[in-house]
Amino acid sequence: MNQIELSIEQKLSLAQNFVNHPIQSESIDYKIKYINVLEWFVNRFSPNDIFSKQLLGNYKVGLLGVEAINYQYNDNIEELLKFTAKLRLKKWHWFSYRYLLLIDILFLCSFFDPIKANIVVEEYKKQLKLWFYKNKYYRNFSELTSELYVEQKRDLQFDAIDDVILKWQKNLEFIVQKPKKILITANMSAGKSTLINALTGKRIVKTQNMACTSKVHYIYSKAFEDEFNYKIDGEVCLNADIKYLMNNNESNTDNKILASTYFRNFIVDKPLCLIDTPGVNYSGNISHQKITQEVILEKDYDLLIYIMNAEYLGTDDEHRYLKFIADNVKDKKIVVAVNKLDRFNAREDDVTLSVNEVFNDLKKFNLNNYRLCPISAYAGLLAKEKLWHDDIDEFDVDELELIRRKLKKEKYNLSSYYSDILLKDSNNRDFSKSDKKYFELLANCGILPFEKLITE
Ligand SMILES: Nc1nc2c(ncn2[C@@H]2O[C@H](COP(=O)(O)OP(=O)(O)OP(=O)(O)O)[C@@H](O)[C@H]2O)c(=O)[nH]1
Ligand SMILES: [Mg+2]
Repeated sequence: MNQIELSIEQKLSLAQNFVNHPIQSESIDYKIKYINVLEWFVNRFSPNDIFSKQLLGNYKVGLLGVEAINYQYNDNIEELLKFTAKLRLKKWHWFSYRYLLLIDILFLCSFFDPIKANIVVEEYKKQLKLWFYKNKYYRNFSELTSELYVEQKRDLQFDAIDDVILKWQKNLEFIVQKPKKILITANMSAGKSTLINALTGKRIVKTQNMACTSKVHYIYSKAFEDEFNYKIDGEVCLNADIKYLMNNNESNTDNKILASTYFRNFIVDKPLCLIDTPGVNYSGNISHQKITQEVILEKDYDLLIYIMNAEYLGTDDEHRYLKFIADNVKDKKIVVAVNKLDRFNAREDDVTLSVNEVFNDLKKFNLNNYRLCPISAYAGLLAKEKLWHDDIDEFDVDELELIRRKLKKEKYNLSSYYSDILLKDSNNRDFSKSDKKYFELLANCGILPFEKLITE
């Protein structure tokens, strides 16, 4: 490994590890001192690195929870290490967190930088003052560092680090791959942002029934679930709550917003970047069209998803925009998603007929290399929220049951459009009865096969 500095994209993909962190079961006092040590090293080795500082901030939230308000910094490193890295008798054997502590320090100060890591390890050894066991422990630290940075398997077992090493490797594996970039575009309110939420399985971007996305949002997937959303909107925030995610920073003059979260999915985890764009036909603000057309023409994406709102098919705005895409995006794969099909009403609408009409209509435009995909993004989002046991409000619960029953019917079942996409048999999954019904919905609304199709 010779790259030293992580790119912003890579930093956004890094997940942290608190749920199963070995010191979760320790006292608050122990945890505070442990974080004090991390802070001492961050101050010393990454004092100007906003990412390291914010990742450190997440240790306070992730390990201390509500007690984070009682956190105080203490810089007596000798005393702190004596306490946090000492040997103690636990369940009848001698045990120490000194290796775990080193991994956390390296994660914060030099995750991708082996040269800096060596300097950090030297300082750690110096501060530990293990003069009486010098050679033995020094060898152990080198072995551990080689495992992290040169991926050399170690012979010895060290306390409390197996899961942490797995997570380190998962992060590494994830960030060395280039994310597949998928741009999503449409006229206003077609469901671009809802589709992004369905693919991430979370409400990560704002949706509403009037023009609402006004900047380009790049949503990166994280290596594993850590319950932290990152957002860069003029400033870096690595613990973005729903309010912070839904609102733009007015003082940021750039048109780009970056964010990341773990994408809930049933396909193998792959690094992805979903690009949400403003609707192009919003007459209230012409800049929306300009901003979107610019990113489309920049061509910095691997796949383009064009969304049609099934409630308003064949409009002049649609034809105008399809022509723009057909004329300007000849060299990229395109997926045309017909969205909101759950809104169809059996007495007046016919899904098969409408999809066929769209198919025929598209022949007028010289669209290369495209596939037509009927979906209900809203149903996909609700199905995932249910499967991951999120609380959803009463309105959504009512809608969910109606849509679920509707999409089960043959006439509406959108999974029939994806018979060529091989999905693992849901019977093999260990779902409860209720989860099974929402997994079925995820398939019936098209999102499950759609996700497979666009990520492959
Ligand atoms: N019933 C139903 N509603 C949907 C679906 N997809 C989106 N919606 C609703 O349509 C409205 C617009 O959705 P958005 O995702 O905000 O649309 P958008 O394309 O991002 O809109 P702009 O960013 O303003 O261009 C919201 O009220 C969504 O809840 C769907 O599949 N079914
Ligand atoms: Mg939007």
